[in-house]
Amino acid sequence: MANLDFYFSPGACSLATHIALEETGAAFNPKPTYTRKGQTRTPEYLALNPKGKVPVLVIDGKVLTENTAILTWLNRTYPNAKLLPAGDALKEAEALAFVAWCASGVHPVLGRFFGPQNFTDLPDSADNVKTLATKANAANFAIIEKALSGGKDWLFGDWSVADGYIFVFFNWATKLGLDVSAYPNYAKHFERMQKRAAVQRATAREAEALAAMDKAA
Ligand SMILES: N[C@@H](CCC(=O)N[C@@H](CS)C(=O)NCC(=O)O)C(=O)O
Repeated sequence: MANLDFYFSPGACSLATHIALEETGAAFNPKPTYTRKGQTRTPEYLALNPKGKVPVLVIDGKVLTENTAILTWLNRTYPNAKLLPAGDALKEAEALAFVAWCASGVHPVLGRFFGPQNFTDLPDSADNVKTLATKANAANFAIIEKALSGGKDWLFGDWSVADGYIFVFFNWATKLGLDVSAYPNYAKHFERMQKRAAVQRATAREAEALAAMDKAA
């Protein structure tokens, strides 16, 4: 059994990995690291991950970053958890393509809402960044909505880490107050996800970590 240290920030994209870890049933050491408190930018953290980001999974002392890579490692290491479609290389690759798009396509667009100042330094232009991000996000959410059409419970037949990843984005969209009324399949998927035991364990741990950090502030 590998020793696993898991660095996450409550509510951040690391929740996709957090859910997957819970789905494996593997024991791990949670290391809450709050991005908004600059805890991913300390010299100690940057020594661990020079990108200054969560998630990080330290596996027997070896550092692995990036949701896509960590999810792939978890799938290989805990095959019984069936984190990606098994027994069909193409189906597995399709699910991985979806995961890669979550990281490279969906996440960066939503990231513009959290830090519009990183995308423009023109005066009074933050709202323009958000307006453009709203449009780009709607196009991404429409793709997810279509992928969930036809009465599907999950994106790729059985539950996969792609489902865990899109859960993070719907959560962000509702917290940001974005209009999600055009995505009924996605909304139902979000409700379905909330009923999964692994999701409940991960979100409860993140809520506890957030409360502890707020208390310490
Ligand atoms: N491509 C990375 C993105 C990681 C990322 O952007 N994480 C954000 C949280 S959602 C972060 O740690 N931000 C802290 C910062 O930039 O200071 C992945 O998928 O793991």
